[in-house]
Amino acid sequence: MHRCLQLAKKGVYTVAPNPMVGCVITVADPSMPYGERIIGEGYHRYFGGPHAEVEAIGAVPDPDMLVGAKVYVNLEPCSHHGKTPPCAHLLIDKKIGEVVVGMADPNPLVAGRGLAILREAGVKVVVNALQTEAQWLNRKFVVFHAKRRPYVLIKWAQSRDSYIGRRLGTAVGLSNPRSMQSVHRARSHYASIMVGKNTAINDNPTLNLRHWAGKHPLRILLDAQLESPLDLNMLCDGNKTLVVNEIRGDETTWPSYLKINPHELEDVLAALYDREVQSVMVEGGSELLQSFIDRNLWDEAWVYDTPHVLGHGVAAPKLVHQKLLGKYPIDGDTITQYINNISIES
Ligand code: AOF
Ligand code: ZN
Repeated sequence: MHRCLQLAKKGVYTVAPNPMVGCVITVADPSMPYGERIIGEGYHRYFGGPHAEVEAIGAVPDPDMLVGAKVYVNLEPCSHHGKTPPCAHLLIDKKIGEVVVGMADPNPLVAGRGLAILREAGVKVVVNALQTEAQWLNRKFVVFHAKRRPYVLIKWAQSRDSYIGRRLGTAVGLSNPRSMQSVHRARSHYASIMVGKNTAINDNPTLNLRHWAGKHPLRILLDAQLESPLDLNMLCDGNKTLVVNEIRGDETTWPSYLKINPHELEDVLAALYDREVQSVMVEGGSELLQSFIDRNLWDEAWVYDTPHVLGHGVAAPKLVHQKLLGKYPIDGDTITQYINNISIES
């Protein structure tokens, strides 16, 4: 299963909004350290492409070897006809003897049916092997289906005296170039980035991907009364932006306009769910970040502590219900990562 997770991760840039899935096929071999020998492995490589089980089966040189073989896969084999036929049926057709699964598929299209199909056909099924690791790997996919909203990362940089910036007008670059690069790496893993109107106007950010390879995330601007000037980078550089506002609805061109009260964050997230936006990174400002915290609508938080001292300015948000994930130095800055204790348990 560790090998499945390792393989699954190779799809990190290319499979979303599908989950990352790896698959390993073994046969009994008493001469091997664990009594099993790997005869094939594979992973879900890109969105719309073959599922991990199909790849692994395809990698086995002789189909006869599959009869009675054991399949490890970090997600329940699918039961639905999607872009590919159901994997559960494929495993039965190939006469697989046993399937070891990391976690059930939270996608309502599957949700236990894959396991049931296998068991009904007499295949031995073992569930929840490395379940915590499997769920962590696909946490965006899990939250998206289980909570019917995108996975939310809130992120900010703060001065030593806990300000995220000056009050008006001028953007302050707090984090160092290495920290910036780590932010861009994170952006490459997120479907969208959200900011409030004040941040858009004061900082005029581009919010695109420059210091890491990958796709530009969808930008989401919360601007109830459409006060942002149209020559802001976010609105005129040709990349995608969705402006959430109370005045105008038009999703035929970019920038697009979504008519929802942006203060109702639950409604905004529900609308993003409907548009299959699986994850959102909230980059500020402080008021917006605090609203996500106060409504307990966040899953992960990254705080960059920098050595700058501002003396005054906009106070950094205050986290509650956080559980420390890890703390890492980045060239003089420190990034502290948390998960939401309550969000994960509920
Ligand atoms: C598997 N193995 O490798 C993956 C699975 O549109 P489709 O046909 O690609 O189906 C996508 C759904 O299939 C996805 O939301 C999830 O429920 C499941 N993904 N299942 O058996 C895989 N990637
Ligand atoms: Zn499948």
